[in-house]
Amino acid sequence: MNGFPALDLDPFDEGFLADPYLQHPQLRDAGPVVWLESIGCFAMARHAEVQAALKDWQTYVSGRGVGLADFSREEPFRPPSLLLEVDPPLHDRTRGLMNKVTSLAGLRAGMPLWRDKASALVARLLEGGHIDAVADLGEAYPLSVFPDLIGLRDNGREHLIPYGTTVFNAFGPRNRILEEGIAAAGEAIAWVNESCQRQHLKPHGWGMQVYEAADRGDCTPAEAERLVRSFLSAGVDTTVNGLANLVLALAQNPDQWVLLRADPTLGKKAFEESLRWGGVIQTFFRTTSRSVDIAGGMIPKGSKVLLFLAAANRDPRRWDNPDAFDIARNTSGHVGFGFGIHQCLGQMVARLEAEAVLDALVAQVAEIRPSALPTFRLNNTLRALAHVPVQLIAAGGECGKAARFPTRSAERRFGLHPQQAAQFGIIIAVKQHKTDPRHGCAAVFPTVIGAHLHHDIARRKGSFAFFHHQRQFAFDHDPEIDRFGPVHKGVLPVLLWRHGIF
Ligand code: 8QM
Repeated sequence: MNGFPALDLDPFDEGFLADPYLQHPQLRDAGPVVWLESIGCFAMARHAEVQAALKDWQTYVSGRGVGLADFSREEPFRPPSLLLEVDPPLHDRTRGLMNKVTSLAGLRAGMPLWRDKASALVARLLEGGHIDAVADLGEAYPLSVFPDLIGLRDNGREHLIPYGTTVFNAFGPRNRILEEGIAAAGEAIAWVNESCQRQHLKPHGWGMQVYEAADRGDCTPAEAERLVRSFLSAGVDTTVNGLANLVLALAQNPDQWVLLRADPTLGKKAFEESLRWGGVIQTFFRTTSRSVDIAGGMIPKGSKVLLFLAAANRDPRRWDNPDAFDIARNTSGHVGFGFGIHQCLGQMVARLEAEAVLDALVAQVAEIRPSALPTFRLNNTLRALAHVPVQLIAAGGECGKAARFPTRSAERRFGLHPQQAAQFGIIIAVKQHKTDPRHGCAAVFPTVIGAHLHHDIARRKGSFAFFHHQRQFAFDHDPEIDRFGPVHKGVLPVLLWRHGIF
């Protein structure tokens, strides 16, 4: 009909959504562009075409909605987002403003607190050991940091998750999944809309900063309200599933967990790879602003095109062994955060949340054992996890002496009351190798992680303090350290070893 292969699969059918990865090969292999009769849309599922379409915002526009509904003909589910569902020049004005509000410097300043919260959460989870990585980590962690970042009012924050679920369902058709979601989320939608108003936002948060931009004339107050809504729409469900998916990936691939614990600097790559592998956001639509000659056919002007981001991220034309979760691979070019001018505004929030959680896990957890199969929630856009039951096995095995608790130093170095530090159980992370490379024997052999920590220790030639899973160690500067030159990862294990701590 239009020169493209036609497929009769329905990408919003409950069978399809239950395991989209089963159908991706068929979508990719049919051709660079396919026609989906079921929804009357064109679709792309190969990496090259998906990435090119995301990049070409002039041809594949967002202003008519990035869901199935065409805003030029249908009433949007909610007033359109001023970031996601608009095109330049309006997009560039709002995005520029939001880029400033979400600056990396501000985020970095908050990292010590985010790290402490992640350490405390993981320590608490280790008390029982058996957890649901969705509720107990995926939801608990973002809810403990993100609403405060925005400066959201305290009461009702639990509404954020059902609200997000509905937003993502609304990019699909008005199927049973969406209708039931809307019915369940009525109160959540009202709460979120109200929470975006200036009088409900706390000072200093990102929400209030958007209104302050409005005060400077960068946008209108009404636009500010809508922009704050974007934080709440895009910032919660995505990171909830992103973190749960990360834990799932590591639980299902224990070799990758061992690799990560042997070299915690791989944490950043591990998170990117989890996004490529897990596909939190499966799909988005664009609409063609002109007729497009492509792949031997023609997409008429004004057509909806469904982009399978998650299928592109596992396209064997682009990735070696694409279904493998491989934290050492080069993930650059993955479209898990999108690509081009609309690429995720909050990606550094997601990365820093993941970094804090991963570092806490690496420091305190020896093993993440799946205790039952994961289950998913059907969602029209998200690969949404329902439950990820795992058992966390504490890193332990320390067998040396426990020294005096370094009270003052804990306060000074970490801004913590010692009592608090003791509760956290671990501040400085140590990890274990299976074997001691020096002695060639099986032994617990810790390495200190965290660049800030190396720096701290290198500067302070005083006592060293270690807080390891509810035990604290301290010892004085060892002249032996000088033999190694600048302190690096290999030095502290030797020190700890020499002091009989491990
Ligand atoms: C998805 O409301 C918004 O601006 C918005 C909602 C959802 C997203 C992005 C923006 C991509 C995470």
